[in-house]
Amino acid sequence: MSMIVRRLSRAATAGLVAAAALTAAAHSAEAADTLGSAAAGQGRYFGTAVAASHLGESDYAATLDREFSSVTPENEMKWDATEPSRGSFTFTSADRIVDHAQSQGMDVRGHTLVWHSQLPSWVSPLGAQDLRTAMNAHINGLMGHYKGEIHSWDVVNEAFQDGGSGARRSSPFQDKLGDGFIEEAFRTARAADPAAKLCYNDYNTDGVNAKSNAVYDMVKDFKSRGVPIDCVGFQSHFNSNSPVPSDYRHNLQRFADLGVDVQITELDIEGSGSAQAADYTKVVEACLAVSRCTGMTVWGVTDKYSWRSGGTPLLFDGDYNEKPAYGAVLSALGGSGGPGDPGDPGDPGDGASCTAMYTRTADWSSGYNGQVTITAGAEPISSWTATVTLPAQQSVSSLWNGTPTWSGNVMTVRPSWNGPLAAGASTSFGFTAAKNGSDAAPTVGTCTAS
Ligand code: 9MR
Repeated sequence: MSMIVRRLSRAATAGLVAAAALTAAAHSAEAADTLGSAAAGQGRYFGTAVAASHLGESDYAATLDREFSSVTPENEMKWDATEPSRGSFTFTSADRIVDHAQSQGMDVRGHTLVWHSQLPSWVSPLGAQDLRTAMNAHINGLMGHYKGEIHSWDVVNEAFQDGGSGARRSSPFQDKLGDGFIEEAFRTARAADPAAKLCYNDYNTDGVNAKSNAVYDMVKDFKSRGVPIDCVGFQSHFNSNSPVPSDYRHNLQRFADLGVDVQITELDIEGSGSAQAADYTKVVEACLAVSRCTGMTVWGVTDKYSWRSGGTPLLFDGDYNEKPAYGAVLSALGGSGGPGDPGDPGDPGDGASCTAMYTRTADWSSGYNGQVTITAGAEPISSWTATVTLPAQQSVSSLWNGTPTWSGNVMTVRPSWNGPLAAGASTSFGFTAAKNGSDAAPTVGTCTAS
């Protein structure tokens, strides 16, 4: 099937599944806090790496669907998986993940376009000019297929060496094309999908060190010369040999100060119990302290499928039980059990709750008006937060009676003047959206009250 036909059919499918998601979301409007909804309350996404092969396991899918607002295919978008022979793209497994995510109203991170690892064997022997052509064709093939459907792409992954030198890592791209391959990849990526945030992603760059300094210098240079880069991903694979650095937050902030977003892209922390929970808290608090830290992704749903399963580094154990680290993350995100949260015993405002209901109040060929009605539960509330996830193509041109913040296509709306509500009373906010080819309804998530 040609690329263009496949692209059209991806967009059509996305519209259908987004409409289905609205029904599912209506039921969860009063659900208890989850990682995704708590993070949305902070204007962030909370994601996980996902393997297509596990989606058929009901506990895996249930935990994924309940807790997370963004997914990263763990291996399915890599070069060896998507272009195993030159010019012949296969998207079956990656499409499964993207379709699943969209059916649940989740965003998708793209991982990864240009990386020295998981390269099919035909790439390395190419001569310089041929390699350049192949690299650009690969970027165009992936980004074209998923155009408008990926909130952030890891355009280049792990291009710097470990250790003290701050040098570039040897790879077919580096060795044949020189430093300029990274810039070229970003320029090609911008043209391929102008709506996607373009990230550089790496590990052992989480604190200030020679490697992160080298990445910092590259980003600074890109910004000064207008090379298109929007974000830096910090993988954040931690264990006792590589603990959460004490200057983690400072490091995130210095990158943000260059004018890029920062994202925590592959978080896992080996350990267990309260020590692991405390480390997770440090990471979440660091992200929340940096306004341009737009979201966090853990590198898997459950310990049993982690690439470091022996180190039990994730938030759910092998039976999908919440670990202490889960509670710590939820609490740090301001979810149930956190200080000041409606669920926190003894807090004023205990029992505060609200529901959010969406209706389309006007409709025309290129756009529509949506209205979300917020209704307080059995107790008066002083404020509320509601999330609205728009189909990827759509954009909002104006919003009234509320204050929006954006993360990808997730709009988190707080009151402008209309926070306090008597028990059972309602208010509403409205918005105008451009359809841009998708007539699907947005998904309204959990309403949080205080
Ligand atoms: O988790 C991924 C694992 O399943 C693969 O076997 C491995 C192969 O290289 O890649 C793992 O994911 C890596 C990610 O793509 C880039 N950063 C490091 C991750 C952990 O190795």
